[in-house]
Amino acid sequence: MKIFLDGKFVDAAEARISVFDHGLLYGDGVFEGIRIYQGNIFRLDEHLERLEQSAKAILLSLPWSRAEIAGFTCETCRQNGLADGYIRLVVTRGVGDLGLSPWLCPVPSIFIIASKIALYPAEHYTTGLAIVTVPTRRINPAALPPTVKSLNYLNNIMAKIEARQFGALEAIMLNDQGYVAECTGDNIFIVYKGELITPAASQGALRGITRSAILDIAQELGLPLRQADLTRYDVWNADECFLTGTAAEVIPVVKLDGREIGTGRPGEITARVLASFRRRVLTEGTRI
Ligand code: PXG
Repeated sequence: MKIFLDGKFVDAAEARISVFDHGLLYGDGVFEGIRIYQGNIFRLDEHLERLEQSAKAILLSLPWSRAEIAGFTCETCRQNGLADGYIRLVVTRGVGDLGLSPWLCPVPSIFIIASKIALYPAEHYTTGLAIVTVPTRRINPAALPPTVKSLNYLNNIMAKIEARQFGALEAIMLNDQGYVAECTGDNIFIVYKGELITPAASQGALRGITRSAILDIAQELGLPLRQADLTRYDVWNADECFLTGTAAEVIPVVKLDGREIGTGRPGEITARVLASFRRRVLTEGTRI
């Protein structure tokens, strides 16, 4: 495997960053997880726009243009002969000294891994996931906006560990007000009386690229859609539920906190959304 690292392609075993890199020392950096389907990178421009916005939010100025980063990304896929897979694009604050001060890190680092990812066992895409609500709350936007896709994922990792302690593969995280924010690596949608409902991005979630694709799909399919505060009760009593994310794609949820959702099987609207999503990923995208 060839890794793109600061302008060069290096073997995976040689792809190393410094122990003084603030990405490692403090989680000081930003990243994107991106999918490629049959040689088309799905919504690359949206991912790079979000990367720029995450970087701006943490006052990390990117020394590369969007077109340059897009070029690095496509070239990494070509170098690895990757037509279908998952791309991890990481920008760190770079090498500094043993203090928080990011202004002592003069040069950010960039690396890109073109590989594969399988978040959940394949059978759950047809049978659906049983998930739980965990005690760890999604971080308050006043502390660190969850819209920033930063290298500090401890908030989500804590929730993921709790999910596992409850025997679940994924967890709902509530925001500080107790409303549903999102899952540890996915956004959430419910279907209730024919309407698609998802928490507003301002409710403490990442603005998912897959989520925004689902908003487009709802329009295409003529499904009424609303962004609203959701409680656990709303999800327990929903007709259908599904999660969306670059790594997860679209996955049905059939149980939350021991309560069966709807019929306890993946729903019909979820299936229509998933079918449209599968079509789109093959037709939209940046050809490498
Ligand atoms: N919320 C969070 C907290 C995420 O990390 C999403 C929503 C979905 O966003 P996109 O843009 O991908 O539709 C994410 C992204 C993993 C993993 O290994 C998950 C993500 C990213 C990288 C790795 O579970 N999810």
